[in-house]
Amino acid sequence: MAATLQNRPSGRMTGGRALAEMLHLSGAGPMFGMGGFQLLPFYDAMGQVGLTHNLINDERCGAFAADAYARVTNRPGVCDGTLGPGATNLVTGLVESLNGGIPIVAIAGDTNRAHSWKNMTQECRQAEILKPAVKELIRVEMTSRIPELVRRAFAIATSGRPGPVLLDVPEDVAHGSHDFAPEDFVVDEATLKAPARRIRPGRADIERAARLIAKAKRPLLLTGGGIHLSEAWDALTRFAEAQSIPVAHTMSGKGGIACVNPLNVGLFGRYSRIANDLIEASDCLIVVGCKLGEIATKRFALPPAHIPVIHLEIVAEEIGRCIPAEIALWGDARAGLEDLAEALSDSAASARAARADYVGELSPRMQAWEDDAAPRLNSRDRPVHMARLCRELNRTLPADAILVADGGFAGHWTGLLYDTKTPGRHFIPDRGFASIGYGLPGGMGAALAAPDRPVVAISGDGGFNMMLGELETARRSGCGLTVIVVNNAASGYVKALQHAMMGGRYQSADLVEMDYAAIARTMGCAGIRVEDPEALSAALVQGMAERDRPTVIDVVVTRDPAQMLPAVDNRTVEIKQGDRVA
Ligand SMILES: Cc1ncc(C[n+]2csc(CCOP(=O)(O)OP(=O)(O)O)c2C)c(N)n1
Ligand SMILES: [Mg+2]
Repeated sequence: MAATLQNRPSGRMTGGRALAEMLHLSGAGPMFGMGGFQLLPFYDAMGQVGLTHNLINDERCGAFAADAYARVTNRPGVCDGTLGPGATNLVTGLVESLNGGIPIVAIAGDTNRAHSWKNMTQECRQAEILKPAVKELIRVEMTSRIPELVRRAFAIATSGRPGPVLLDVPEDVAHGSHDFAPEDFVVDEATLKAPARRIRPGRADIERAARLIAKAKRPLLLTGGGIHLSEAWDALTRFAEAQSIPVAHTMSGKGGIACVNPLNVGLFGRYSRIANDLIEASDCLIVVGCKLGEIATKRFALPPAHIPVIHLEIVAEEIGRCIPAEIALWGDARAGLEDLAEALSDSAASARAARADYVGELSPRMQAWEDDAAPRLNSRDRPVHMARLCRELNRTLPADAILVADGGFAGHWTGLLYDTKTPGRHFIPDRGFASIGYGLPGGMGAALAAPDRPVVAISGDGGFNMMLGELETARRSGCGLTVIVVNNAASGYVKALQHAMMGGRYQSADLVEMDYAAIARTMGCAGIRVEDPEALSAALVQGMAERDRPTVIDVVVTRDPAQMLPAVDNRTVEIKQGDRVA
């Protein structure tokens, strides 16, 4: 074990202090939570050991902020809550990280075991409630075991498919003391960042996959969020370019190769530019770090069953779960792509020559898509067209910017239309659980993780309403976050579906018109209301220039439910056997 750290503490200290010391040794970044009696010794120690902690106004937001911090850094985000309601408020955020494979170390206080189960205030069966929300729940039963169990939490959070780990800490363990030796405080450096360890697919499987790819005329890479967790950007770009294989991506996989790379054919699944058509016409699909769930497959309508699938995935049992795999490659995305590139290196030049016509199709087809979309992308409509908003983001955000997208239309429109300029996780949608409300706290977590980069969050008005209190946190933390509120005065996705499926009978779909820029200004933040699309770019520039307080850009977008969806949502179409839906 790499015990690299100097100034390791020792002597008698509380469990809370030991917890803080271990998080400090583990390189924990800004943490997010809300205190209570049980974890007070931990709170007391944080500042003393040099940890940064942000009081949030809802523990769910702390979990979302920690999740976004982890997506930017691949280091475990840290959040905490007190027993009972603090712990249960973490659930939604932790499930986002669980489903997204995001490394998190969460801490929950729990009752003093001398009195547990005697109607203690705020007591509930929190371990049972939280257990299915995390990769592992570790109940800390002895003060002396805190360093060991924090090490264990980091190892689980960053190994294999990363995920959230909950340390459930009873009050008496946090307040109790123990004589620690310096040797107690060690960390395993490899486990402080995902991926902790890399496993390579079997050699024979790589060779079979290479043979299948070598004879494919129209191979296509389908990439998911695993590309980012594995930091496989260079390996993917090199492999795709060496073999002339286009890359389509899920919302979470955007940025595996830069969106502006000519081999990037954009989003596939529920919404697509040309990628779904390329899938239909492909003769070999190489799926990397993607679970092929509902949205990626248009509710399992894609890909056609006759196309052979090579599935490279870190969780063995995820392979073949939704779509049968002709060849299963169990392993790390980067390692697997490197091995495929190597296995095919001798034939790379001839593969590029053979696929010249195929790759030559891409740019005219993308251009044709863009020409068709141009009236929407360049729309001067007032209220603002969502496509125009996305185009202004493409024009104005610099290459190192991070766009955090909320669960409603904000995520789907930008997932389809936002283009990242360099490889990397520059687009962070909360597709693990797709809760609305991630945008503002997620933006805050990303901004604190990357204080020198412009961070823009985009949220629906419904999602923003849910989190309005966190604007106070964002202001207090002094982060220069820009939040775009997509103001359609509606629970828009629901309203659009009611338009498409319920004959326009709208139930509980409208919100009252609000001026979110004025609200932001009242809360001491900058606020800009945009009704004219020509004003979008300047507003974004102004927001990104604010370095130590948040800016809310309230964009008045279409209120017409017939115009809200980025394209036909195939759930609104009745599918009969043999149908091919849009
Ligand atoms: C916590 C949560 N509740 C409900 C939903 C279902 N849902 C998906 S989109 C949507 C509309 C959200 O409204 P808003 O945030 O204003 O975004 P819009 O679709 O209007 O852009 C809802 C309610 C959800 N995703 N998350
Ligand atoms: Mg809305």
